[in-house]
Amino acid sequence: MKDRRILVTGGAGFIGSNFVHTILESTENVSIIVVDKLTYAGNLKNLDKWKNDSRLQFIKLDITDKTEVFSKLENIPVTEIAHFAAESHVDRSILGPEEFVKTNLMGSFYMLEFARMLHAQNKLRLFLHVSTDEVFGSLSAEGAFTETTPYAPNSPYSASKAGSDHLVRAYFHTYGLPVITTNCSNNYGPFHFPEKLIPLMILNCLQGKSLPVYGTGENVRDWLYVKDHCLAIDLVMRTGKFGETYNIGTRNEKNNLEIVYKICELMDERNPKGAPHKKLIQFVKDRPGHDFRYAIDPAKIENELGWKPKYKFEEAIEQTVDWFLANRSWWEEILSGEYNKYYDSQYKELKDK
Ligand code: NAD
Ligand code: TDX
Repeated sequence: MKDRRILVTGGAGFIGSNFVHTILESTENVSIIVVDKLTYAGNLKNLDKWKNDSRLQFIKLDITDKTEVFSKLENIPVTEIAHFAAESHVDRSILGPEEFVKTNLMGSFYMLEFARMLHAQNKLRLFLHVSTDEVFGSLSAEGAFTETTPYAPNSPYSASKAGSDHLVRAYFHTYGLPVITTNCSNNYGPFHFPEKLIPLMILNCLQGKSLPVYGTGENVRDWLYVKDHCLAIDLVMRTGKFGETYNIGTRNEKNNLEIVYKICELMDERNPKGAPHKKLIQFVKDRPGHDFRYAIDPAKIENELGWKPKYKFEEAIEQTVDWFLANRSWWEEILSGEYNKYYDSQYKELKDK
């Protein structure tokens, strides 16, 4: 593929920034335009490595502002859009769903409208929409989500993502927009925002704070290393079929307690002063409407596009813990800012018994 110019929405967030790293590390002839509002979850430090690289451009932009989207992007040549920008935290969607509807639904709608304009001018090759397995709802002990599993979102977050997936689908059928949607499972890895389970547990271990486990800790998630996820998205963008959806996962189901125990074990080796970290575990009030189990069947992307993950959970979780230990200033700055105020006020309610 020649002269790729990829517009990455949400490129300063966790997965979006990892995607930028993946592409710039592997592709010489590419330009990346990151657009991001820099909400509490967006952080330009995530892209520090490339700040002097002429292949990367940053535009501060709110995708929920249609005028801003069209005016700021009007003269920027773009051949592909990778749409990551979203409000992403389920707990926040329970406390305040409005931002989720605005960003995930209306923001995606404006990006689709912008893409439709580019497509009409024969400029756009692909609109890649990054979505989640949570749109399929909750599983009991058996089975896994496939691309044909009916949608049954349960939280305001997943409902807003489901709405955006449907809009993307409609733009393919109605306007012939070249779209692909990916639905992946829970990511973990470098630059993961500290409110999510894995980084929260690592950082609370390091600070000797309690480790809040919702309910009984038996809820199951299917953990996907973010670098594998980004390699899969890259593959889908280059070889996927327009109008299709692809599930991305690595058959790596763990219940939450298993994850917390694993982190405690790794922290015991690295921070013996705090051992045993397991003593910090506290069972707290369950998340309202807490989905019991997610599991992805990745057979389609494996069989049709030849995808294989590169990383094993055991090594990737160690690398993740070590990344947080080696990047103290990154998370200390987050913990001392706006996020901390939020966590201490409303968010704490959810975690109290
Ligand atoms: P994140 O919260 O870390 O990052 C989101 C980014 O979007 C931030 O940089 C934020 O500033 C930006 N953003 C938010 N609102 C915006 C707006 N109005 N205009 C412009 N930018 C805005 O999220 P993430 O974990 O990196 O998730 C990325 C995408 O992947 C999301 O669409 C999410 O639904 C999806 N996803 C995430 C996971 C996961 O485990 N994290 C799993 C499945 C799917
Ligand atoms: O303090 C906690 N204690 C706890 O027990 C937190 C933050 C979470 N949990 C539980 C809830 C979930 O069962 O851990 C599990 C994982 O929780 P999160 O990290 O909040 O992720 P989840 O709700 O599963 O959603 C994530 O994966 C799918 C992302 O945040 C979504 O953006 C993505 O779509």
